[in-house]
Amino acid sequence: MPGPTLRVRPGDTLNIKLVNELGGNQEARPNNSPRHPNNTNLHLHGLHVSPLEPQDSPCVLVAPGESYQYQIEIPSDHARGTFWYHSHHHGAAGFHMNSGMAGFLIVEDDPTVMSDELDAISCPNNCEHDVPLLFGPWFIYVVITPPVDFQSFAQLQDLYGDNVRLPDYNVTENTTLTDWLMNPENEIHYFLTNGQLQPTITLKKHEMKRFRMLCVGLWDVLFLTIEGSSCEMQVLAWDGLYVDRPYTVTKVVLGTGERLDIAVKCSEEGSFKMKSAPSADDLLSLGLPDIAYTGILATIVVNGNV
Ligand SMILES: [Cu+2]
Repeated sequence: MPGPTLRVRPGDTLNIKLVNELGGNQEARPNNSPRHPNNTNLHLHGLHVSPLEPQDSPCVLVAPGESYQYQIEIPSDHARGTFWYHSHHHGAAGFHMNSGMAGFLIVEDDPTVMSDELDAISCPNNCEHDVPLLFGPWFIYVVITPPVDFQSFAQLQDLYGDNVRLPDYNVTENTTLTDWLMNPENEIHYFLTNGQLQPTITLKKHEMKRFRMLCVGLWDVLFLTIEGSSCEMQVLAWDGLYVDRPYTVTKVVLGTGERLDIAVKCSEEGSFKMKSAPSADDLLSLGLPDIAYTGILATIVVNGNV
């Protein structure tokens, strides 16, 4: 599940004590293979900070039972925008991220240099209109068949020698839990939004909100759109950097690790699905092992006037 949203300002020092309370690891496995799932560390994705200890060094190892005190200096001229953090221990990072171990790190805007329109939908003055949306896949539990070149959660457990399994009871008269998890119609490879399945976001008619979006995962690519034509999406920033001039999109691609800030405004009341809806043409642009997710991410309910 996603971690807390951290907010910093340029010139701040970020002091974080990472305490690893996970249990022991399985036996040593070769380098460059999935291994040491209970080791961890902390990486700030996209920030221009020092890679030397005790700052953003991916070589720091926090083993089970250990802790590490990070002290990260955010430069005084750092860009203000949407960044994120995740664990980055080699061999375990993918496993962690695809299980939701990530969170937002927002370098807060300076209202004195923002346009009134942007200030009205942004923290620190108008946080109620500033909506972080962390999209993350649920690790596919049971089995993944070739040609996809990676393992499911249960296959990784086998690799690690972890034999704890969900009990396989009947979920309906004729369906076991394993059958149910493996049935594509049940959409087990779904994305969660802020750790929730298809949450509801409410807006008033003509009200504008800022969606700060982040796609966390390994191979998953979102082709984001809001069903129906009533909701307008304007791109404000990519990967924590403001665009020169906001522009309107009807569908936008968000790959793993990417961040996108958009302003959303809907002109009709109703309930609209925010979806990832790749077309056949979109799929042509993907190479293996990227996976285009198809499905609902959130429901946008537009109710009443501003
Ligand atoms: Cu990263």
